[in-house]
Amino acid sequence: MIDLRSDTVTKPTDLMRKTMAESVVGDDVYREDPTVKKLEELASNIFKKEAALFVASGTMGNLIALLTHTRPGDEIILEAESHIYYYEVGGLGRLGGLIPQLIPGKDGIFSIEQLKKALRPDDIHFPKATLLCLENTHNRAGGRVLDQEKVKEIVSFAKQQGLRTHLDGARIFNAAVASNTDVSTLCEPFDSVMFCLSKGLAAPIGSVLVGNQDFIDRARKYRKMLGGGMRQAGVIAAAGLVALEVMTKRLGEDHRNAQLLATKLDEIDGFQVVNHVETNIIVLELTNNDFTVQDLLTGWRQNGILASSVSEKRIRLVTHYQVSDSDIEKVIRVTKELILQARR
Ligand code: TLP
Repeated sequence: MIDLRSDTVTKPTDLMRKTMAESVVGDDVYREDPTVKKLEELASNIFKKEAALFVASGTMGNLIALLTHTRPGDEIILEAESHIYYYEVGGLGRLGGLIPQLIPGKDGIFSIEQLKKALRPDDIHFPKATLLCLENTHNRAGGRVLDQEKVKEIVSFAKQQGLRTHLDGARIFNAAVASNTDVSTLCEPFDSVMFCLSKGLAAPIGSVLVGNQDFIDRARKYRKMLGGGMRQAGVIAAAGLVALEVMTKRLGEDHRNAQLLATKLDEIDGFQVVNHVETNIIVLELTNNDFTVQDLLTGWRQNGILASSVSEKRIRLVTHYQVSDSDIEKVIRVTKELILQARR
């Protein structure tokens, strides 16, 4: 199968499996797991933040950040298509008691003027806005890398207004590679950052939350509350070490494959790549009536290719380390054959 549904489908590498098998473990709730500690130390060094916390998933990491930074009844500011709002099961409302204020962005980010308008004055009628969240790369904007100048401007304004700031950096290493900038520089403005080990970096499980020591100490308690206090978690943290030390270095290949696939798909009559492909995500729109999105997905599936729809006319394809150049060629070949069949 050529699985382009997401980079979350990546399987652990041989080195990960070996490192996992050999990992030294302890009870991490007692803070006695040396491999988890090593991963957290490595993460805080790479991100140049005081401390780090290993968590089960990106969704859990974001939720813990929300709970740690806010109180129930607070307002949080999010880009309208952000993952935290769109795909995290409404945890911000159900579990955080938070009121989202959504600002529609362009290329994954809104402007400072939009933020200024959104932030309401201190008034007895309004909830208090206490947290601003951004997302880099921005998933629903098609893996866009945020404009760092805008990020700095927005975050600095939010801080002046007394808000705390969190980055959903699930794919921050993709952003770093595409913009040729260190993750620590991209994350410098934020109070906290969540990044994922289990997407393009191929670890089977796990994300990490980074921030200052006080934030992480409080976050650790919320992780326990949510049932995320894991015991011999070093077995999975070991894969995370390989993810950070080895897999971050090869993401450029995924970006090149995405470029190649996007260019070839865009050349096909009736197909239009609608995002600016900077990282590993392609958003393809079907612009004529040869077939519906469902027909194409079914045709691909029958030929061993998986992708997913993001709307009635659009499909998302994501490249990752288990997608090779020859896989890309196969996708193009099969697609052209399917079109010929549909037009017959
Ligand atoms: N994204 C998944 C799906 O949930 C849509 C995907 O296939 O892209 N932040 C961002 C920006 C994400 O893209 C994701 C996962 C998460 C957070 C959540 O991570 P997990 O899946 O580990 O909870």
